[in-house]
Amino acid sequence: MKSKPIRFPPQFLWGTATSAYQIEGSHDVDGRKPSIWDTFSKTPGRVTNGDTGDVATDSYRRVEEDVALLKQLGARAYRFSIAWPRVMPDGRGEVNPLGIAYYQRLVRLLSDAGITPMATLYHWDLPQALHDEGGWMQRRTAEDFARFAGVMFDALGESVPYWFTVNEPWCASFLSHAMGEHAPGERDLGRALTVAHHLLLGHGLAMTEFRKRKLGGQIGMAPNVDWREPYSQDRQDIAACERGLDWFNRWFIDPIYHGRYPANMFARYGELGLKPPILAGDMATISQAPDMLGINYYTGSYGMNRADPLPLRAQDDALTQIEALRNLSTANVPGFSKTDIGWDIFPEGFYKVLLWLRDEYGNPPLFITENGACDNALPGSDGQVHDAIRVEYQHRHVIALNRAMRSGCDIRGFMAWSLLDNFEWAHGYGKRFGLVHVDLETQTRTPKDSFHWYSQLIANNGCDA
Ligand code: JJW
Repeated sequence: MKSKPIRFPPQFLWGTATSAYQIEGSHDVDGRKPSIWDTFSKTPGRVTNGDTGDVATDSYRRVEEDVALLKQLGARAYRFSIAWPRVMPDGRGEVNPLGIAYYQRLVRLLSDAGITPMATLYHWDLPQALHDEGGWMQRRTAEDFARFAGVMFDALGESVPYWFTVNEPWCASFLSHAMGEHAPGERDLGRALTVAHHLLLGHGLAMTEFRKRKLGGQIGMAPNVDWREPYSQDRQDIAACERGLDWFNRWFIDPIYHGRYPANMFARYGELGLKPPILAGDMATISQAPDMLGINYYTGSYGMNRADPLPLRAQDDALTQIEALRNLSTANVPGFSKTDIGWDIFPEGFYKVLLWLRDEYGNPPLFITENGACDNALPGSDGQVHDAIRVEYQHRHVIALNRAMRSGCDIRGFMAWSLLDNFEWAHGYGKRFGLVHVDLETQTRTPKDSFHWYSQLIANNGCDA
């Protein structure tokens, strides 16, 4: 039997994604002031090896070289993020023209190369000045964010057709304020809930700014989702998966598409005496219809089960509370391998979560805004980088994507994370996600096997199964 080749629609937007703090460097150049990630990365013990984004992949200065790489790849789109602390170094008030000029230049270079720009407005780099006044704990920060968004819509609204408000709000709230792993490194579940609500509100207020200007482009949020597969069809195993989906996926997507938080998880937080600070009108602001949804997918869990509910206790620490809220554990299901960051490779979860999004939210237009693998392969004696884990990961996820599209999912583009090896947050530079290897001493860029594989995929608009 001959297997069918995998084919995509002619207009499908293949591209790559990056974010400002992870690649730009030049942290104190041209008027940029610190963000919470500058502070966090310089706090001993927070980031592996004490790595920071001070230099990163020097992309602030190497913007031509990076766009040339995209062109060599044949990318049709590029998703980058705009550093709020470059554009409004104090978070509000004064606008820094040099910060804006950098993104105008990037967008012009992309357009000249025939590459569609996609801009993310909040990829975790909150200006430190705003954090010093309470940061995302303050409702006012959502309003400041919308003003920053408005400045960018005025500067780039005519030349950037796709906008994403907030990247991975789960990471910017729970991972950052309850689990303590990302900036600002707090461990308080109540604070994480407040931050999550203000991030959603910031998304909604930025939507309002966008609509006001009657721009031609499209806007939406870019949450990260995962998939949880029950160990068995036992009722308790299925319930465990649903709790996980409520906690991780629905908490951010239900408010946008249904105008409310998921009821069961809302009640579980209530049992801990916690609830988000919802004011009149907030849910309407948050749920104004977006044009599309960005989806970041990396991994999932394939053996969720938990027969015995864990107690929810207000006096427990945040991590214990989170375990109780999700109330799930993973049974040992053999046959899955991991990437070099230890995340399970689960392409079937990608397929399933895309179908779940189709059914749960009325088949919204989607862009895959991130998907990729950590593969720490380095240049070999032949000068090439044989990143076999990444090639196989990409291939399997592209097939899953194609199956989802054949199943009716409205998916319009795919951004591989990432163009370059870069600053992988708490892991520093030790975890490499790039299609292009970066030598951090010399900043030499070397396309990896996965780059050549992806280039072929784009050129053929498909691949073999
Ligand atoms: C979850 C850790 C227990 C970035 C997570 C940790 C403990 C339940 C990659 N996406 O660098 C998710 N990334 O900047 C945005 N996405 O939990 C871009 N999600 O979990 C990439 C990390 C992540 C995570 C990391």
